[in-house]
Amino acid sequence: MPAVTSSLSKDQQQKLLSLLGHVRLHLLYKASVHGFTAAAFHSRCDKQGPTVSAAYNNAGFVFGAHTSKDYTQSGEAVHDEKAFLYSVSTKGNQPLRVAGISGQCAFTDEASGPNYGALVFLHEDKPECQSNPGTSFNFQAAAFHGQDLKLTEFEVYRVEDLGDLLAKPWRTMQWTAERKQQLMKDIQCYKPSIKTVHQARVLLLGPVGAGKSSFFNSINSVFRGNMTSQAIAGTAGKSVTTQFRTYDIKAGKGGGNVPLTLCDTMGLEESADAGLDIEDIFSIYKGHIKDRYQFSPSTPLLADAPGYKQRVTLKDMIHCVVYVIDTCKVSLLTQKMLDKLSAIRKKTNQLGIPQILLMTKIDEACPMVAEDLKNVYHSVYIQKKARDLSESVGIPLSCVLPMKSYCEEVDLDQDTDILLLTTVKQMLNYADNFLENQVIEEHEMNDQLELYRSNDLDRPTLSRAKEQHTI
Ligand SMILES: Nc1nc2c(ncn2[C@@H]2O[C@H](COP(=O)(O)OP(=O)(O)OP(=O)(O)O)[C@@H](O)[C@H]2O)c(=O)[nH]1
Ligand SMILES: [Mg+2]
Repeated sequence: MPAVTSSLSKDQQQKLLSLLGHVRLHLLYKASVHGFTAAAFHSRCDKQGPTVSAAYNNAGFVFGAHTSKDYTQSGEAVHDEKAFLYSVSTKGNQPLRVAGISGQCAFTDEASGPNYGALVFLHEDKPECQSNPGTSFNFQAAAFHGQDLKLTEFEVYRVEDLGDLLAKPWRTMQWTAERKQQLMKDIQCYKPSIKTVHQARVLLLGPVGAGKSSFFNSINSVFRGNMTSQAIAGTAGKSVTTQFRTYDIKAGKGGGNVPLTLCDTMGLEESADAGLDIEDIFSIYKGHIKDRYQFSPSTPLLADAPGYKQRVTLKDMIHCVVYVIDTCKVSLLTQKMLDKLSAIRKKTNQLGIPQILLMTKIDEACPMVAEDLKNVYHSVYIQKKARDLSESVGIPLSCVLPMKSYCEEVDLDQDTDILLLTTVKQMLNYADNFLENQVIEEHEMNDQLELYRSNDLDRPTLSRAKEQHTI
């Protein structure tokens, strides 16, 4: 199903936001997609906390109601001092805001559509609005909705409080040109702790459209010094990336390789037989899947298939796994998707591969971050989303990294570069931890071999040790 998007123009959205304060709107329900019915409205909007509705008519008005209370179908009259009706017309410059009549309820919380007395939506499941100014709210009908009560669209948004900006950031960052240069130098000078491995191999995993391919493009752009789009990125119902791709990154045109290979995958989907298959992920971890392998949901690559790389060494394995999650969709992660991530995490932990979680699209998630990326660790909203993600995915907060990729820009931006490079530095640190562990394991294995040779270890125990030593 194509993504459900808001019908509010930028101007209409700004005017509506000016009435609501420091908030972000999250589209819950769109009648033209989900149905002009009370049942469709309730299935998506009940128990969502503060909401605002937006009705559209041919006369060019957008109007609706804001409430700070839940819809629950309790049948009761709900009082809400914060509730108001509003109207934004294409003709008028200032939006209209109408507070409730003192002592009267804001809305009746019934199983039918939202009923604010003066405005009743979805009555008898029709794309119409009933207008009764004077009941709970009062307004001039002509100025409010142009007397046009046929609705071309009806939407409901959850109103998410963005909170204030923290005076002290919850993570310190240096936003200077020197810091960017230092990060680039550190990354380019990185040497894995095992001689046979020349590059850290980092795997990007995450739901469809989370920003995996854009992340690679952005890192590539930073090192190239200009915007690149080697990996195809975009939005579609299904994953845009369908092949396993391993990308090397060059420092400048024709420059040397940055010691990092980013592996891009098909998006994860919640059902078992769609999107990237979990078995394929585990084959990637061990290095059995080759570049450009065409993923086939529900039919993982088998060990005897022609494309399966049999002989693998530590350099083919994944040294760090990066979960890529869209910050705007944190609260929409379904239990099925969380279960899938949990199954992946279990196996990843077993193999001892370090994991990082990238929170993408922080510019879309928080307007204050869109305004100035330096607000990232001052934003209460981003901090809350990071905590929520850390808890629901089970990754320590220290491994949750908010970031923004390049998508519309034509020029590089220093702050974006610094945030991107910081995530890469963390990935290299973690990859190194993994490689160091392999060295320790190798030593342990050699000790076992010594014992065997000196007759202090029997053959079955040695075989078990070899099995555990997966490389
Ligand atoms: N505003 C904003 N948009 C982004 C960001 N990262 C990615 N996007 C947009 O999100 C959409 C999906 O990005 P992709 O990089 O294709 O996502 P993906 O995870 O590779 O998706 P699949 O390959 O389909 O699984 C694209 O339209 C990007 O431009 C970001 O940080 N900010
Ligand atoms: Mg992709």
